[in-house]
Amino acid sequence: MIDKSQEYAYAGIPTFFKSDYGTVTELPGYDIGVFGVPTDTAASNRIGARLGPAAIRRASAFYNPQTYFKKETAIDMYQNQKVIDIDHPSILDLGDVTVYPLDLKKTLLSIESFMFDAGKLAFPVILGGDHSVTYPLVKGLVRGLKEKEKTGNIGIIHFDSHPDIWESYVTHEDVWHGSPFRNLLEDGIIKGENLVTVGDRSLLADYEYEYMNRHGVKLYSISDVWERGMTAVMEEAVSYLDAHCDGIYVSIDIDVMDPAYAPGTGTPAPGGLTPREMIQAVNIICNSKRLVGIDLVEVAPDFDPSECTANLAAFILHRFFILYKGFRKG
Ligand SMILES: [Mn+2]
Repeated sequence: MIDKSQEYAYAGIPTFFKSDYGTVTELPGYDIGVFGVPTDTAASNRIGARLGPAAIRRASAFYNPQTYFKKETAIDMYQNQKVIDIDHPSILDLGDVTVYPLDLKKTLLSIESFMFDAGKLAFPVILGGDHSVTYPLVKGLVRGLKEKEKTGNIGIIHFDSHPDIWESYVTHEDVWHGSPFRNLLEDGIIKGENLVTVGDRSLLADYEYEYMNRHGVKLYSISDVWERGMTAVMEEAVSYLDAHCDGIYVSIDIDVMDPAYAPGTGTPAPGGLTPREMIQAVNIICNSKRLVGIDLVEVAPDFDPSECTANLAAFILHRFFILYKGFRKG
């Protein structure tokens, strides 16, 4: 066996954070199960997110806990020298879900069934893929949690430059990457009041805005973040979901970031979050004890030769891994 502590980030086989690689049946005993969903056929503009999982895995190698930081305590310079206990969760990389580029419905079923199995056995972390994947992911997760724990009242914190509650776009109908949260609401899988959307800066038609209001969706636009600050916004959102939901799922569309920091995405929108604001958001979310899953979608590496988008994606997930204390089961 290769000693991974002797292996540089650029060497070896790029599993997620250089973790073990295995099948769903091997998940029990691990804290986190990671899998990719390499699909982008539901994107409305530039494709390329099918290459996201591979790019994030490659970038995540640098944060391999066996080389990046081995000690148990650290000064987290992002949080004013607060000392944290480094307690890296154990991760199993499950590879990528089977997708069918010419058959979206079949792809959705494949994703849902994979999540149904994996989400019951360990904390699921998913690398997208375009944002349509969040619909079958949450559907499969909620179905699995209901079977396992008889409860599936899940709230979602959704980071995005777009609300993704659109009905249709040009010839895209029903299920595409601009509709996953509408799909989840329409199917009754989540309640509108338990959906928090952060970072929106697109133009919303009146009827779409009305749709969100009618369902009670909590919308924090980019101007809300600018006026109130990310920490205040997140404290309000997380304390609401903590009080009203059994679990909190986090869905991060990398296009919530300003394109200066994350140009590798299909539909970049100027005026987005800075890494500092995302770090603040993750800090607050990790105070919750109710996280049940995280997806990070829409990384399209071919638009970013600097690889800073994939690196930022890996960095954000690494922040969750070192700050959130709820991964470990025992
Ligand atoms: Mn999105």
